[in-house]
Amino acid sequence: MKIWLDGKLVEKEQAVVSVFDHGLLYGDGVFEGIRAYNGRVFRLDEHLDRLCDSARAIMLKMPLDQAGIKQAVLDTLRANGLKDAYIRLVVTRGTGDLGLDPRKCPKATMFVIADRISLYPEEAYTKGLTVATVSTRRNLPVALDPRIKSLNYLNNILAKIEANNYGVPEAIMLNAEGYVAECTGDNLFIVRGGRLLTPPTATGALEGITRATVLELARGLNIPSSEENFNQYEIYTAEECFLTGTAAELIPVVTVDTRPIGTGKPGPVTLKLIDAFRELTRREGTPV
Ligand code: PXG
Repeated sequence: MKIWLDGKLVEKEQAVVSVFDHGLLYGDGVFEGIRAYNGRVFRLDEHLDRLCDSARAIMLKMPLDQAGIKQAVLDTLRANGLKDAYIRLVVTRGTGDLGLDPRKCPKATMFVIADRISLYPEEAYTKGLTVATVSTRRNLPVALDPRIKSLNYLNNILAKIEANNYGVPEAIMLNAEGYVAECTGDNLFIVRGGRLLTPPTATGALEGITRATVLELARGLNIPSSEENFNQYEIYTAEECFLTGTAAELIPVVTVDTRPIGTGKPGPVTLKLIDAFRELTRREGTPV
């Protein structure tokens, strides 16, 4: 396996970063999870826009311009001969000293890993997931905006530990006001009263690329949709629920906090959107 690291393609064993890298010492950096389908990278420009926005938000100077980063992603896929892949793109503040001060990090570290995707079992898509609301609240936007896809994922990891302990694969996280925010690595949608609803991102959720794609597909399919705050009550009384993310794509949720959602089976709107999403990932994307 070849890893792109600071401008060079190196073997996995040689792909190492310093113990003084502030990405490791402080979670000071940004990242993306991107996917390639059959030799095409899905929504690559959107992922790179988000990465650059996250970097701007934390005042991290990127080592390359957006065209250069795009080239690095494509070079990594070619070097590994991968047509279907999960791509992890990471930019850290770089190597500094033991203090917090980013001025001690003269140059950002960047690496790209392209690996095979580990997916939920097919059964999860046909039968749906069971998830639970956890006590860990999503980061407060006034402290660390969840729209920044930073390397500091401790908030989500604490929620994931709770999910593990409950024996469920994902956790629903609320924001500080108690509204539903998102899951640890996925955005959340419900269908209620025939309308597709997802929480707004400004109050505590990542601007998911899959989330945006689903809202776009819904418009094309004449499914009324809206980004609005809702509570657990709206989930419990919804007809359908599903999660979205690059790794999971769209995955139905049939049980939340031990309650069946709707009929307790993946619903028709979810299944229609899953089909439309799969068709789209086959059709578009930046060729490798
Ligand atoms: N919310 C959060 C907090 C995320 O980290 C998403 C939503 C979905 O966004 P996209 O753009 O992928 O539709 C993410 C996705 C994993 C994993 O292993 C997922 C993510 C990051 C790291 C790991 O599932 N991000």
